[in-house]
Formats: sequence, C-alpha cells, structure tokens
Amino acid sequence: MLLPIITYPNKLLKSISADVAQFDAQLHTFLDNMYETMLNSNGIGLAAIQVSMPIRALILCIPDEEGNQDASNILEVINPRIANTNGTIIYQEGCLSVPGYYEDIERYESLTLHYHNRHGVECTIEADELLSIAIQHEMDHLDGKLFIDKLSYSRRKKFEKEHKKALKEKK
Ligand code: Y12
Ligand code: CO
Repeated sequence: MLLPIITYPNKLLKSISADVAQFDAQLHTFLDNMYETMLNSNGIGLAAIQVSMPIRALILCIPDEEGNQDASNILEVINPRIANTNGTIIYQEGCLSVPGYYEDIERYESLTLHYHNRHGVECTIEADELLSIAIQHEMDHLDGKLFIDKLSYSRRKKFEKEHKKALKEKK
C-alpha cells in the first residue's frame, strides 16, 4: 500500500520520533508499505515520520551498479544509534519531503551504526560514503531535522525564496 509522503513545511516533520517497542506484524506491514512508497517515488531513503508515523524507524535502499534497488538490498533500521564516526564528506542531498531542492551537505564519511532489525534483533554495521550519508540524513528525520536546517543563513534564504516561488507556480 502506498502511503502519502508529507512535505515541507508540514510541522509533523519537526516531531521527535519515539522508540519502537513492539516488533510485531503491524510494524512489518508498515515497513513493507514504506518500501513500496519509497520505490514509487524514486527515493533511496525514507524515515517513518515522512509518512506521518512518529516512530524511530527508517529504510534505505542504495541502488547497485546497474541502478537496481533490489528488495534484498533493503536496510531496515529501527531505534538506531551512531557509535563511531570518521572524517567528513560533502554530497548533494535531496529529500522526498523537500522535492525539487538539492544542496551540498557535510556529513561523517564513515560510521558504526547499532540498530534493531524488524524482528528486534540487535545489529551493527559499518557504513561509508553514500550509505553513511543516507543513514545520517534519515536519522536527522527521527529528531525532527531536515537537510535544509543545516544550510547557512544565505543558502536557507535562497531555499525559502525558491520554495515560495515553486508553491506560487503550483497554484
Ligand atoms: C544521499 C542524499 C540523500 C539521501 C536521503 C534520501 N533521499 C531521497 O531518497 C530523495 C529522493 C528524491 C526523489 C525525487 O523524485 C524524483 O527524482 C522523481 C525528488 O523529486 C524531485 O526532486 C522533484 C526529490 C528527492 C540519501 C543519500
Ligand atoms: Co529526507
């Protein structure tokens, strides 16, 4: 089932999401629906709050060399915690909740992530480059932050101007 993706400036995007306590069939169906929704919108990452669910869950599916986003490549991340970080990297980010806007954002180049999978099993992965960037982008959503909140004053002004113009043109 496709879920509606909320977009900036919807105030729900500022929510602090709550830990997941039940790793049950309802959670599994929700994660399946998130995956379908993300692929349908050409996304590579989606946090639960982007579909109006304030829980600490996110999914990622980094395309392989052929650009395929196979279900076997999906990473479902629940109650995540970043342990170690290394270096920095700048990448032009986009977000399904801020369509049409891309900006260079600095993130950690690599990190260690502790999280639970859909069954509540504790997992750890080492991530670098695009996966590390995507994890940090999606984890920011869990704390009510968007990549545009990391922009300099002048870049944010530029964004607000472009966003206003885009909304006017849509009317
Ligand atoms: C690197 C940078 C950012 C992330 C977070 C995940 N972001 C996305 O998956 C964004 C996808 C996206 C897709 C859009 O739709 C199309 O391209 C058809 C889009 O739409 C427009 O720009 C109109 C915007 C964002 C992970 C890794
Ligand atoms: Co996003």
